[in-house]
Amino acid sequence: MNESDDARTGRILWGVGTSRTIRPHWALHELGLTYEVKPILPRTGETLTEEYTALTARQKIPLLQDQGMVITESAAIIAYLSDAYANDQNRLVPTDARQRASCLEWCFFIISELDATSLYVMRRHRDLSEIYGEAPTANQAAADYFQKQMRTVERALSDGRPFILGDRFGAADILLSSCLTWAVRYQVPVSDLALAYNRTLTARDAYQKAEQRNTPVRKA
Ligand SMILES: N[C@@H](CCC(=O)N[C@@H](CS)C(=O)NCC(=O)O)C(=O)O
Repeated sequence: MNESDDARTGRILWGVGTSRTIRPHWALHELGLTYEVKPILPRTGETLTEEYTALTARQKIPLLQDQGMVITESAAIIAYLSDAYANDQNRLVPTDARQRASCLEWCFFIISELDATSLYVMRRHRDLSEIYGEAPTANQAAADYFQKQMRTVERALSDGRPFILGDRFGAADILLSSCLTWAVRYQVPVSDLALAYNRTLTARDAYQKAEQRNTPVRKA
């Protein structure tokens, strides 16, 4: 598959280089879908252009354009792709109401407790401290909070299951893996059990391919 083949799919993913952008790249590869990448990065002005703002007034990545539809929010993009394109072998969000509820429970927990209220707080007051201010107490509290919230993850994984919901890979694994990789990068202590789980996930062929496409393009 070359780039012009990708462009013919009518599917464009905007955004590379972050823990949020890897998620839809990974889902697209798990589902075997082709797509064009617009390799824009945050904090470069590339999310603020007129063209991009016309797509999303939120001015955030990732964003998926698919057959005329525009959707933002990494977890919502994964759920949409699964609902629209998965088969019984590669479904990322179950269709059965109870299994779907368990999957979404983990997804919302990961997005709100591990991402937004822990890791993103640290991003604001570390990497983006010139905008949001230095806040060492908030950073330490966010790291402690992350570790506390991880207890339920560790409890679930302690029975030896390969994936967070049991024996089937899915959306919650993509989200959780991206947060674990992010936590390791920020030197937040992560248990051996969670690290081993994340190693299995990131060894997946779809992750490896997604990682390549999520890598920022070097400017000459
Ligand atoms: N909850 C959103 C978060 C998206 C988000 O905050 N993206 C950041 C990059 S990881 C961004 O686009 N920032 C734009 C900017 O600050 O220029 C998601 O999961 O998709």
